[in-house]
Amino acid sequence: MTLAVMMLLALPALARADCPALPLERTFLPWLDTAWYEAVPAGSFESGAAGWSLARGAAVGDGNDPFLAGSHSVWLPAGSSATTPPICVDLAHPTIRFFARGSGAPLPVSVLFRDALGQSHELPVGSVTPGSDWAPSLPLAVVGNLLSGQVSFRFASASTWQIDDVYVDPYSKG
Ligand SMILES: [Ca+2]
Repeated sequence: MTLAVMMLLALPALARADCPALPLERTFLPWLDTAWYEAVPAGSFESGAAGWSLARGAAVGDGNDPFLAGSHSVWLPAGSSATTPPICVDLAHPTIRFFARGSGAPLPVSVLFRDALGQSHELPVGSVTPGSDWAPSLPLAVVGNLLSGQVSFRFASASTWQIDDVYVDPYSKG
């Protein structure tokens, strides 16, 4: 057995060690989505964006989606990006869902992870259609199995967007 294969087999167990269970809720049940979601750390942006990477003008600002409580969201000017803290997910088909509004170009979402050899990867997950009113995104599923139990998601905006209340369905229990 090669070292690479041994590392690959060992990885899920290692990744799980840092993954405490977090509360799950049916956040998007009003939209007939019965999946159980977990809040992304600081993903409501009510006390800043601890652990997030906000780049090239992305910033927490006033305004909240009208569906959940709060008064702050992240503003994404054209060319900016926001990346979540590392999130523990199931290796099969984790899903991300959030609220957004924006104009111009669709808002693409990608997943960032490391493979068993420590190489970084970024793959497209999906995108949100522009709209001037706050709306839930579709559930955006990671296609293809991940090689890591810890991932980050990145929103990279080519036009003006706002995002708020970011959730993941880490176990595909829906
Ligand atoms: Ca908020």
